[in-house]
This record gives sequence, structure tokens and C-alpha cells, in this order.
Amino acid sequence: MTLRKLLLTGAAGNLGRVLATDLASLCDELVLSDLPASLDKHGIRGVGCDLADADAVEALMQGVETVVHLGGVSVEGPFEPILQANLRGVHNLYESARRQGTRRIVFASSNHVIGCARQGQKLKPDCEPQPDGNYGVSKLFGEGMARLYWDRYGIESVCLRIGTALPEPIDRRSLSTWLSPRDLFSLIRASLTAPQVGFTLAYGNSANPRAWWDSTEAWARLGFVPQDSAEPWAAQLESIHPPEDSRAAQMQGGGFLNMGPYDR
Ligand code: NAI
Ligand code: 15L
Repeated sequence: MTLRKLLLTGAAGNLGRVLATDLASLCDELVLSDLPASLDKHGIRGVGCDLADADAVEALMQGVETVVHLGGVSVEGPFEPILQANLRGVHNLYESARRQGTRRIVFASSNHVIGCARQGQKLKPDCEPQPDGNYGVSKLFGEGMARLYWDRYGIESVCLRIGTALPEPIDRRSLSTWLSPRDLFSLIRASLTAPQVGFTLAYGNSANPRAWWDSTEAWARLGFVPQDSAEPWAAQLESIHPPEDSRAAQMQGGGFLNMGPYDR
């Protein structure tokens, strides 16, 4: 299946730069977009657009069939930047999608939607949300927008609660949360090309034996089968990182539990 016009937001970010070439192979036309300064920084030719600017997003979305939405604040922090990029940004994107007839959006949600769940607790996508900060709440808002625009306007969405997408696992926590670059692309490709996804919510992790998340049904709907596992790094990482009993080491959100609150 070849997609027509595919938009990648956050194209100059860590994951956008990893994914762009492979995404180009799935579509007739790939539009790369990010903040102008971010595009410049990485020498990426794309469309500069602040997601908080409704008119700019409307122009960006002209004729777009499918979106991989990675753009926005990607870490925990004060509310105001998150409000602009993640809440207004997602709202602008879905409103433009509704007006322009966009068919499907793959939304990069995050494990921080359930960051206050205890490590080791097995969670399915329909579990009770337990966000661990402003960032996690903003991703929950994005998931809510995705659900709303499916139920009311028939725009399909796949929301991926991505774990830790890095070349390799880096610590004890990521032995559970790691998503390899190969599995990241495979999951996004499946999310873009599966015949009917409606509103689908899934975690994004590799086949880690220590994973805390069970996306069996959603992954089956998407046709995604992870190929990689963090376990080969386990002995090495456990020897470097002794066990801790801090709050961050007990909760699924890890180090984000050490951040905030943010006073005005
Ligand atoms: P990143 O921070 O490297 O990239 C995000 C991009 O969004 C940046 O290039 C930034 O310039 C752009 N951006 C920020 N504010 C914007 C705005 N107002 N308008 C337009 N663009 C804006 O993040 P990364 O690691 O590439 O993650 C991509 C997405 O995946 C993010 O939405 C993040 O929340 C999500 N995610 C990433 C995970 C990971 O392990 N890397 C884990 C879970 C979720
Ligand atoms: C995220 O949502 C962040 O975007 C990423 O930088 C990592 O912190 C990741 O979660 C994680 O929890 O490891």
C-alpha cells in the first residue's frame, strides 16, 4: 500500500531524523515539518511551522492524507510551553484534519501517561491513566482528541504510548521500556498501513521480557510484531546500575518523577 501525501511533524527531532528516510519509502510525497530553528539546526529542508499557530497548521495540512505527529515538547517541564506545543498544537492539528479530510493520524503519545503506575505492574492500553506530570497530561489530552475526532468525525488515529526509543537500552528501567529503532519504524509503518484502525491505543516497546505493558490485542489489529529485545543488555546494565529504592526507581515514569512542580 502506497500512501499519498504524508506529513511528519517534529521531523528535526531525535525520532523524526531516524524515521524520515524510511517513511519516504511508504508514500508518494513526504512533507517534513518542524520549528524553523530546529530545521535550520539540522540542515533539514522542510516546512517551518509552529504547531501552536492555527493558520500555519492549516496551511501545512493542505491535501495531507496521513500524519505522523511527533512534534511538540517531548519532556517534562513547565506548563506554558507544553500548553502551546502539545495542547494547542494537537488541537490545531485535529481541527485542520477535520476541515481538510485527513484520513489518519499516528500520534506519538508516551508512557508518561501512566508514569505514576508502579514498576512491574502489568498494564493494558485501556488501564486507568496515571500521568506523572504536565507532559504526561498533555499526551493524555492528545489521546482524548484522537478519540473525539474518531467518534465524531471519522478521522482514524493510532496513539502510541512510546517507551524509551533509543539505539540501545541505557539503564534498568529501559530493560522494560526500550523500543528499538527497527521496531519503532515497524510499529509506525503498521500504524500507517493497517487496513482499518479506527481509534487504536497501543504501547510502543520492543519484545522485552521485562516489559510492563501488554498491547497484544492492539498490536494484532495493527499487524505489528516486535523483533528486538533489551535482554541482551541486562547483565551489563545491572552491573553498572545498582538497584535503587527512590520514587523514580519505583514508578514507571522513572526520572520524570523527580521533576516539578513548577512555580510561576
Ligand atoms: P524531540 O524533542 O527530539 O523532537 C520533538 C520535535 O518537536 C523537535 O524537533 C522540536 O523542534 C519540535 N517542536 C517542539 N515544539 C514545537 C512546536 N511548537 N511546533 C512545531 N514543532 C515543535 O523528541 P523525540 O525524542 O524525537 O520524540 C518525538 C515524539 O515522540 C515526541 O512527541 C515525544 O513526546 C514522543 N515520545 C518520544 C519518546 C522517545 O523515547 N524519544 C518516548 C515517548 C514519546
Ligand atoms: C518520553 O516520553 C520522552 O519523550 C523521552 O525523551 C524519554 O524520556 C521517554 O519518554 C522515556 O520515558 O524513557
